[in-house]
Amino acid sequence: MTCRRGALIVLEGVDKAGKTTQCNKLVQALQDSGQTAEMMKFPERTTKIGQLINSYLENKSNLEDHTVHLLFSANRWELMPLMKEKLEQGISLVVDRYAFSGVAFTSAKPGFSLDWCMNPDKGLPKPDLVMFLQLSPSEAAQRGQFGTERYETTVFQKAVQQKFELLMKDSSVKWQVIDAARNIEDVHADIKNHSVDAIKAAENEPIGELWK
Ligand code: FDM
Repeated sequence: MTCRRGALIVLEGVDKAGKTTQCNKLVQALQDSGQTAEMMKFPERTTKIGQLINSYLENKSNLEDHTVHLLFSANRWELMPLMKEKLEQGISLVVDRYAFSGVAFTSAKPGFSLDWCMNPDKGLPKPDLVMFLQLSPSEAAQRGQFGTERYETTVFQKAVQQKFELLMKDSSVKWQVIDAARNIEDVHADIKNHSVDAIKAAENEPIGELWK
């Protein structure tokens, strides 16, 4: 290969675990150490599909549950060509939420199987590493009140956490649980070490397909 590809690194976790803070710090640290890295987040609210999702999350519109699940997935697929292009250019992508949030949040609603929820995301670029920022509901509560968006309640977040635990049993995905109850710098150091290893391991590997 003339150009080593970048790694696809995903941060997942329940609300208040510090995903966004840690994604920003990781991109900065990778760039400071001379690596090419960029951040992405899902949902990507700026596209047409993303705007529908945004309005739903802000409780400004209602969408049927299957429909919104498919929109979240479509929002990842519409970014897929750009993600692949960047990875192939050697840019590592640090992604705040991905298909795992998609499955965990919808399957926490009544009447949704994990399998049905996973189907639309099958074949997306497979992350080289998924770090799950682990934080117990009581620790999350100590970090302050939830916001006003849809899903921001303790009861729902507990159900989501259980679904993430089921997803983490799937050994076809490289999961790493990170103890997010520690201070920001310790969590960051841990995340950075795992990411540097993942970037090295991904360099000469083709991009995989998720859940296939
Ligand atoms: N969410 C996020 C889903 O329900 N499905 C998805 O596929 C994704 C990516 O949207 F409540 C939920 C999870 C969270 C909300 O919030 C997005 P943030 O604050 O933008 O991460």
